[in-house]
Amino acid sequence: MSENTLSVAIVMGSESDLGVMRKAADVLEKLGIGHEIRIMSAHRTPDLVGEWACEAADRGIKVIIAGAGAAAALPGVVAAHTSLPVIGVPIDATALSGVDALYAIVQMPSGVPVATVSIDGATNAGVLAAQILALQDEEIAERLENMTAERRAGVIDSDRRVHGEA
Ligand code: RP5
Repeated sequence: MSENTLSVAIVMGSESDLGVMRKAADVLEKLGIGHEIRIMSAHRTPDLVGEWACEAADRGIKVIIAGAGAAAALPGVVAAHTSLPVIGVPIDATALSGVDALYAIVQMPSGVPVATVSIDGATNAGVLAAQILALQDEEIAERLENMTAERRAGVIDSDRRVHGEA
């Protein structure tokens, strides 16, 4: 797949979510996966969310990552308007530390799934999106394998340094 091919959309409820959600974009950039970043709110711009989600598949998007905090309706509303896989990222944005968003996103009704990652877990959302694409894209699969090998080497390196210091 060409790096410019748009295949993942990252959407979030507010610009205040961007600091967390950028971590998903970082993973996709590292893997050379084309993506767009959008801000739209299930509560403040519900019409735009519905319209955008309905058209996403026709625009070539294959996976949607949706992040929101508080009464986090966005991932579920997006999932209600598309049959693309939706990965939800609960964001720590209130006095409830993201547990409010986690419950809102993970507790979807039967038949309308949102694959929910951990609170502020946007990195894993990016990796999961890449894993879905890798099922049909050998280049992405290979880049993911390289990333796994790098992670492994990082742990071994840490162990060598810390163990060596003892
Ligand atoms: C949610 O409310 C957003 O996803 C954000 O996490 C939270 C707070 O939004 P702002 O008041 O910072 O715009 O809709």
